[in-house]
Amino acid sequence: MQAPLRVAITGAAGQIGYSLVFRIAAGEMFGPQQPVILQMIEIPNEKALKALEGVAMELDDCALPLLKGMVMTSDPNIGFKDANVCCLVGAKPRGPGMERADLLKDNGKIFISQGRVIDQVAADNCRVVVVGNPANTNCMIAASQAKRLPTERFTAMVRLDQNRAQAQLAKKAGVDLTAVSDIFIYGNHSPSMFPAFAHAKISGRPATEVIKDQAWLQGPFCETVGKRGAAIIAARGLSSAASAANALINHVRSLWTPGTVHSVAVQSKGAYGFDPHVWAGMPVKTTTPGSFEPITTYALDEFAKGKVAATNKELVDERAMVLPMLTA
Ligand code: NAX
Repeated sequence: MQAPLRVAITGAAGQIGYSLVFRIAAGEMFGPQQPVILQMIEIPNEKALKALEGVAMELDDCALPLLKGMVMTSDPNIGFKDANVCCLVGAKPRGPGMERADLLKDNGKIFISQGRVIDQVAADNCRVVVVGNPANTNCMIAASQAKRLPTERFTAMVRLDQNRAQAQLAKKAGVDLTAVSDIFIYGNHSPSMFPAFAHAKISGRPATEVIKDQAWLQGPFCETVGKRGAAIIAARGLSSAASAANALINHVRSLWTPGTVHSVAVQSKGAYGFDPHVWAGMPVKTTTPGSFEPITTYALDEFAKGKVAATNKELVDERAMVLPMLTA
């Protein structure tokens, strides 16, 4: 048996946390040979910590052989200590009447502080994945605090959007989900994101040859994927949780599987015309477990360029709103 990986999870008692921790402990994130220690972090609030205790009791009751230990804490210095992977799921939700700028700033404070602590106490090989919204900008904020860990170690999740796009293409083409490949997400995890259908394949053929309805691809397809989160809230009364946890498992599993090409929000460094300082979704290829190279060679047509410019603008605006906090 290999040495256990330490996986820190913020917001572990939340909706996504409750769909996530059992699957990690069952081996779905790192495979059936890899033991794990779960380091579950919640806010210092009696109700949240009590709920976390309940999650830990249920984890015990699953008798999962790969689960070699648990830490439950509201102290990030303890929760992130020696962590090999940090899943930053917890974030402040947008309250009624709250301005977007205030949401960005409130989350900015959380991610500045978590980025600093992770940089100080996590393992040398630590990888950080941000799910808490606004995920791309929160990731940029956390990475801005890192002095020891390289910024490439910080990624944000756009995999849920990739999965949503794959499912929509399969439905429209009337094929099995597994027939759809090479569908990648560019930009922000928000309705402005761009699912780049022109590069997608269905049964090995260009998706645009199989689905000839260009108006559907440019209109309802992009809109359905971009606004899927809101549609789920409208239907369920709660935001996506099981599918978000599933996407996080996919994100990390793909990042641990060399050769996999998948959508990840990474520091753009100027690829595809994104501002070099924002974290933008794009296709990456996993090189070694936990490491990747962005794929920057896909050609964008005029429609794609317009979509990328719009999502880039949103990311640049978000960054501008929090920039004073980063340099303070
Ligand atoms: P919940 O409100 O159910 O749970 C969040 C949990 O995080 C709570 O238990 C809360 O106490 C905890 N928390 C808040 N701040 C924390 C902090 N500073 N340290 C530790 N714990 C903290 O939300 P949930 O539905 O689980 O969603 C979590 C986040 O994921 C939200 O920001 C949400 O917007 C975001 N999402 C991101 C997605 C993505 O694809 N990137 C999709 C799903 C989801 O909407």
